[in-house]
This record gives sequence, C-alpha cells and structure tokens, in this order.
Amino acid sequence: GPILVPVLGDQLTRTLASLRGRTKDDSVILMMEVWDEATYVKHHKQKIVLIFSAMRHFAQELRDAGWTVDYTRLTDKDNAGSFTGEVARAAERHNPRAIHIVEAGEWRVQQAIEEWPDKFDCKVEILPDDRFVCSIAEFGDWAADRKTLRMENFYQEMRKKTGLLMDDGKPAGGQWNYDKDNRAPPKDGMSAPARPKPEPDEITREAMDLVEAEFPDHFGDLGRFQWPVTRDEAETAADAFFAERLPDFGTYQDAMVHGQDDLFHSMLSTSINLGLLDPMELCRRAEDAYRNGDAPLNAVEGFIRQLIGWREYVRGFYWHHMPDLESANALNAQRGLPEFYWTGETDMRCLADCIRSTRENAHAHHIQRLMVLGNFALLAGIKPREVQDWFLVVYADAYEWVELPNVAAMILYADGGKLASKPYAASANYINKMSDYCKDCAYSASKKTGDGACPFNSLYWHFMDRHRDRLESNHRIGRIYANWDRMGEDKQQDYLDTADAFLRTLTPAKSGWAGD
Ligand code: FAD
Ligand code: DLZ
Repeated sequence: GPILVPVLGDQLTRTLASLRGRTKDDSVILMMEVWDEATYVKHHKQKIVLIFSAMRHFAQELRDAGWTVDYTRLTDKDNAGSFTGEVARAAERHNPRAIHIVEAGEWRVQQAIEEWPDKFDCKVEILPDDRFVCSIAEFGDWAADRKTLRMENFYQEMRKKTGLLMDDGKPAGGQWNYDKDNRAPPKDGMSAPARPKPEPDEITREAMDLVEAEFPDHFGDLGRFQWPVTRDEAETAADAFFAERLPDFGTYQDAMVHGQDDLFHSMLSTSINLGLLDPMELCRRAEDAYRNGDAPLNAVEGFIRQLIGWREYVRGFYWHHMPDLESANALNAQRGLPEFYWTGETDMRCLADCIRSTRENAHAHHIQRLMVLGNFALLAGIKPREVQDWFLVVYADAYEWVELPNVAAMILYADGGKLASKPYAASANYINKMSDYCKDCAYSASKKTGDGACPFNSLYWHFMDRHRDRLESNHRIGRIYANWDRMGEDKQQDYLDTADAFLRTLTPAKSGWAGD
C-alpha cells in the first residue's frame, strides 16, 4: 500500500517534514475535521471557520498540484470524531505500508499519536516539526544546563544560530535588545494604515454556515471575519505589513488606542501558527528592511525578537514543563472567571474595549492580552484553569503550546517564576500612560481608593499585600513594599477595603461558555 500522511489542522505547510521527499503516486495525504478538536474547548466561531476554511483550501491546492488527498468533513456520516479514529478508518481504506506524521503542536494530541505505533499494523514514523528554529530536543539541552530559564539568554542563542541581525558575531547596532525604544505611548488620535482584508470566498462562506449550524452557542461574532485562509492571502497580508506598518511597529508596540484593534501589529499570528507563513522567512524580510534603510532597528529587532525569541521560547518552555504546567497554581488563585470576560459588560473601559475586539475579531493585540486582560486576572486572583480556557477559546491564533505558557506563566505567575522573573502586575498608572482608555472611563485612574477609583489601583495593592511572603524577597519587586509600609495602616486599609468591595461585585461566569 501507499504511505499515509496525516496532516493536522495547524500543519498547512507545503514543505512540511512529512511531505518533503514523498512522491505523489506513492502517498495518500489524510486531512480530518473531527469533533474532538472542534470541541475540546468551545473555540470562538471565527477560529473554527479559519481552521476549516484553511484546511479545505490547502487540500484543494494539494489536489491541484497532483496529490491524492483523502479529506474527512466534520459532518461526514461515519466520521469517527477523533484523529486516532479517523486514521484507523483511513488505514482500512488504504492499507498503508507506513504512516508518516509530524509531531503535534499540542501535548494532548501528541499523547494520542504516540500510541499509534502499537495501535496500527504498519510502521509509524513521527517526525520533528522543523518549522521551528529550535527543536524540542535542542531546547531541552539548553534548559538542562540552567537553573533559571530566561527568554533573553535563549533569544541571544537563536540570534547566533540563525545569524539574524548579526554583524561579525556581534548584534547589529551593538545591543541585543531595543525594548526600551518600544514603549512610546500613543500619539493623540493615532491610527494605523488599513490592512488588506480578504473577502470570504465560497469555501469560507460554507465553513461559516457549518459553524453557525453546528456550533451556534460558541462565543464570538462571524461578521468581521477577515483572516487569510490561503498562503497567497497570508503573503498579501505580510507584504502590506512590511510596506506600511513595520517602521512604526517597534515604537508603538505597547500602545493601546480605544477602537483601534490592529495599530502597527503584523496581525500574522494566525497565518504563522497554521503554517501558511514561515517565521524565518518573515524574519529575513524584516532584516532586509533594516539593511535597506526601510525600517529602523528598534522595529526590526522587536519583530524578530517576538518570533525567534518569544515564540520559540514559549514553545520550548511548554514541552519542557508539560503536563504540569496545565495545573500549576503557585499563587493559589481560586476566584472564578468573571462573567464580563464573555459579555464585555463592565464599566472598566479598557477591559470592555479589549473584550469587544476579542468578540468581533477573535483577536486582541499583545499588550491588551498582557496588561489589561492578563493583569486583571492576575491581580483579581482568577483560577488559572479558567483563564487558560478563556484564552484558548477566544483567540483565532490560540493553540495550547503558545497560549498556555503565555497565560499560566507569563500573566498569572502560576509557574512560580520559571518563565519570567516577576509577575507583570501594574496599577492604573501604566494603562493610563500607554493608552487613551482612561480619559473617558467611568472610573478615575488617578483616584486610588473609594468610590470611582480605578479598580486596578486597589487590586494592585491587594495583590501585593496578599503575596508579600513570596514577592518581598524578589529583588525586582521587593522594593515596592517600602512604599506600602510608608502609607500607614489607614491608607493600607482603604486600599484593601476598596479592593474587597470591588471583588464582591464580580459575578462568576455562567458555565457553558468555556464548555465543560
Ligand atoms: P505582532 O505583535 O505583530 O508580533 C509578531 C509575531 O510575534 C506574532 O505574530 C507572534 O507569532 C509572535 N509573538 C509575539 N509575542 C509572542 C508571545 N508572547 N508568544 C508567542 N509568540 C509571540 N500568541 C499566539 O500566537 N497564540 C496565542 O494563543 C497567544 N496567547 C497569548 C496569551 C497571552 C495572555 C499573551 C500575553 C500573549 C499571547 N500570545 C499568543 C502572544 C501575542 O499576544 C500574539 O502572538 C499577538 O498578539 C498576535 O498578533 P500579531 O500577529 O499582530 O503580533
Ligand atoms: C483547533 C482545531 C479545530 C477547531 N479543528 C480541527 C480539526 O477538525 N482538524 C484538525 O486537524 N485540526 C483542528 N484543529 C487544530 C488542532 O487542534 C491542532 O492541529 C492541534 O493543535 C494539533 O496539536
């Protein structure tokens, strides 16, 4: 029989390791829409449309290029509902002499795949996913030698390994990291150039109908669906980013403007994670823009750091710390996720805007995820599991390997500091400086306690106070306890009472949105 090549929904890459070197007359490519994947959390409607539409387009492209593609649709009568079940059915149909598959992005799926050699009669080869710069084994070696893992050290290794922004073995411009030039607040009335928004074609519209019929109770709107679903569309999106937004990407990387959902971000994460775009190719294009004088170093270095630094680092970190990472709760946070994360119904204008964008676009940009949605969950002490599920559901770019380290470790400090040296906790001051959210908010950013004070202010001290034992000895944070002690007991009590009063107003989410 032929070689059976299952291609998973986030492996939509023509040069995938399992496809390279295969011949068209000797291989059957298997693609599977399955209920297990569509429902292991109740994904945002746009996320399911994106993945199904991109899978269907990819299958079509492969067929047009002469490959044999066996494609299971979600509603096919005998659909077994899982990858393993569908591979078993395909093995009966094709009687393959071997199965070749690239390792899964997610732990849950990889566990299932590792049982295939025992389950199936033919040889099963599981290949490393070489779309990443750093393999899981290489990250393991790097991590094994170290007491603490830090992105910055890892990133420097990746710069040397790839040669990106290197001049004779030294970092371009003399420094590895220009993050300090990437923190400008937004200018008044700032907006970014509009980006190309591909119109849904027939395949996408069909996927939309399917999702409205099969997943009507999932979170999110479909009306503004505008994600690239093919490699061509993704390339068009990348071209526009490099031409129009990269030069300002660095400077305004941390800025937030009410109603401006993209700013100067690339909006390429969905395409990269699906495999439609190659992150190394994007990095080389960014470097070219710097070398040609089309974009400044702080923008190009910042962009490259996100891709070969953060993206690779969190992926290595995930495999290094799974499965424990999923249940980590170092700060013993026990509060349920507030209902407003789903409805957007809160008077806190920053949160309401981030949640609106999340519902309408299945997207929020990095600093909204980190310093608004994440910061609130950290300070309010929301249970990691509920925050993790929310982030996995709501973003079109969310796969557990990238979502979980960002949520459990980066925003919630649930790993106790293995990923980052301190919690990203901030009061209203930070949000006020980096955005225009506060000026029309029902709460006052400058008011610290009592009625009308921004809850971030009191929650910040409530958080610091309740985790004093753990955080005081942290040299990057410990100093702030001197400020707390200087306030005196009355002021401290004001903060704690204000925070407690606010926390009592939070209604926990009705179950059902996250799906359990
Ligand atoms: P840009 O700002 O243009 O950045 C360029 C690229 O860098 C992104 O496309 C992405 O591939 C990569 N990148 C940037 N930051 C990170 C990071 N922290 N980790 C990994 N890659 C990064 N990203 C996801 O792809 N999927 C997720 O599920 C996800 N969940 C997140 C949850 C939280 C709490 C936080 C704080 C961040 C999360 N991120 C996630 C990272 C980041 O927010 C998104 O990658 C980014 O907002 C995507 O938009 P963009 O393509 O315009 O990014
Ligand atoms: C997220 C997702 C969804 C919603 N549906 C499918 C699917 O039906 N078929 C598929 O192959 N992949 C799907 N995915 C993406 C998978 O969950 C993703 O490939 C895993 O992260 C693999 O580890």
